[in-house]
This record gives sequence, C-alpha cells and structure tokens, in this order.
Amino acid sequence: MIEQLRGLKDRALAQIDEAADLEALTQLNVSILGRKGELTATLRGMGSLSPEERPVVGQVANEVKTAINDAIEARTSALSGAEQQLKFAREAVDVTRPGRAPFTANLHPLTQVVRELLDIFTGLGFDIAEGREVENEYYNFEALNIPADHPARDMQDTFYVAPGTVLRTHTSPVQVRVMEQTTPPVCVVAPGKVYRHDSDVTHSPMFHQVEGLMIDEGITFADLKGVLHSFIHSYYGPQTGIRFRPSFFPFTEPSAEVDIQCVFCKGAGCRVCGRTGWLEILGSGMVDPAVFGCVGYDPEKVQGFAFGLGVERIAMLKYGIDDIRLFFENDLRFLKHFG
Ligand code: FA5
Repeated sequence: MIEQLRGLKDRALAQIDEAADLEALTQLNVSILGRKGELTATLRGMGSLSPEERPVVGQVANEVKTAINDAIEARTSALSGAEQQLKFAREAVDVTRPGRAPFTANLHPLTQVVRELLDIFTGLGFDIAEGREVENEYYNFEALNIPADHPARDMQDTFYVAPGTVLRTHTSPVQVRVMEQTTPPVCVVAPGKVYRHDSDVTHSPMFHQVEGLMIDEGITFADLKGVLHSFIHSYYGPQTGIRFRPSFFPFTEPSAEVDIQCVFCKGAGCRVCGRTGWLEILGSGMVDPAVFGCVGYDPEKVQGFAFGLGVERIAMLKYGIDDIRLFFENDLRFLKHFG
C-alpha cells in the first residue's frame, strides 16, 4: 500500500507540474484529493491493515497528502502570477503615446461663408436684417414690381404652400419689409434660405442668398460699384478682376450682373467659365422707383441700390467645388475639409 501511495504521489506531482492553467489544477484537486478522488479511494483500503501497519501507512498517507497539497498551492500561485502578468501585458497602456484627439465638429461651410460675408458687409457699415422664409406673394412679387401677369414670374419656379403664400424665391422681399419699417437712410444686408423648383449640379431647390440694400439721398451707381468692389476684393483677393454687365430685374433700373475674373484660370478661359474668363456671382441695380412707390418712399428725394448673391455659388467658386449637392449630403469627408 505504501508503494501504491508513493506511486500516486509521483504521478500526481508530475500532473500538477504539467497543469497548463488554473482550471486544469482545480480538476486535478478534485480527481486526486476530492471525496471521490484517487487518494481517498486508496485510503479506504486501510481498514484491512493490521494495527501495527496502520500508523506507518497513515503517516505515509499524510506525507503524500501534504506533498500533493503543497504542490497544488505552489502551482496555483505560479499560474495565477503568470496569468496576471499576461492580463497586465494585454491591458498595458503606453502613457508616452500622444493622445488621440477627440472628434470635434466644425461649422457647416455655408454657415462659415455667410458669416465671412456678413463680417465684410458689417465692416462696411451695413446692419443685418431678417425676413420670412414663408412669404406672401405681395412681398415676394407684387411689391418688387413683378405683377401677377408679369412674364418675369416665369423666371422663378415657385413653391406655393397655400394660395397667395410661397416659400420665398429670393431674399429681395426683405428689402420691402425693411423699407416699410424704416425711414431712410437704410443700409442692410439680409442673409437667408430661399427656395426654387430647380435642381442640378449648380442649382438646388433650397439655397442661400445674401441681399444688400442701401438707400439715402444722392446714392448713385458709383456707390453700388464701390461697395461691390470692396466686397469682392476682400473676399476673393485684391487682384480679382470685376466687370458689370447690363441685365434686367423688375425691381431695379438700371440692373447689372456682376462677374469676377475666373478664379480657376485667372481669366485665361477654362471649362468652368465656359472659356470666357469670367464667372457671374450676383445680380444688382438701382432700386426701381415703382418699388419706392410701394413702400411710400419719394423717389425724387431718395435713391438706392440693391444686390443679391447666391451663397453656394460664392462658396463653390472660392473652394473649387463643382457640385452644389455636396453642401447638403452631410458627408463628413466633405464637411471636415472646412474644419
Ligand atoms: C435674384 O434672385 C435677385 N433677387 C437678385 C437681385 C437682388 C438682383 C437685388 C437685383 C437686386 P437671381 O435669380 O439671378 O437673382 O439669383 C441670384 C443668385 O442666386 C444667382 O446668381 C445664383 O448664384 C443663385 N441661384 C439662383 N438659383 C439658384 C439655385 N437653384 N441654386 C443655387 N443658387 C441659385
């Protein structure tokens, strides 16, 4: 029996030594020392021993049990130390590495452009005015000298929200609302969203305009040119060529569209500017006396100019963007360029 116990001890110690992890060790503990374990089963045979043999075998059994227990304890602490090392290695943080910058949002490019434009105009002495996006036909058309049967209404495909009520097709109705509420002089810019039934790579059903209006005694076309020169040179750079082209708007007379020298080819002629070297950026003119009549201003006493620019167009030319839809798709890859 003593031989049996010693053999059990040698096998057990070898198995304990080879146990790969704590789980294997727990299983060995049960299968050797547990109630149904190998050692317990062997010791059951002690009942058949003589009274002289029993203490001798009992002592050996105790030694074997202690040796196995000690071995399990030692291996347990070795394995848990190793497992902990592994865990630490897995979870190690290199505190010397530079931090990962948190994602910070930036203002939408159109918001940035509107703010830059407003900065320039407020710097020139303009106040900021606001109008309504849902507008009645009177302010959007009639008061701007565009009567119900005027062919100029064909120029703008309009979203009607109710009979007589439209989503404004331009920011020009703000001119009328401001003049109704103000005694000249008037000097305002009005930014905002406008809507037209229009959609392709350079036209969007919703887009932004900035309207400008200056009224006082003795304002002339030269003032209009001076203000627009200052604005264009501030925004696109002092070398940018500018030209005024005769045009027509029912609410201004005379009217002019303003072109800047193509920002891509510097006037040499390219695909973007249709080989002309020029790009149109806004509409403008001297406020028509008929509009003054609607707001109760005396055209013999006061004169003024107005202009309206498309913010998306201004931004596309500044940043070389060839598809207006990029502004409205919320693609972070595009928006992050403006961070
Ligand atoms: C007007 O809307 C006039 N109210 C501007 C004006 C104001 C003239 C004051 C005289 C005095 P127009 O329809 O040309 O004009 O539009 C002005 C600008 O808006 C255009 O030059 C263009 O840059 C932009 N625009 C027009 N339609 C769209 C569209 N669907 N999407 C994006 N931009 C557009």
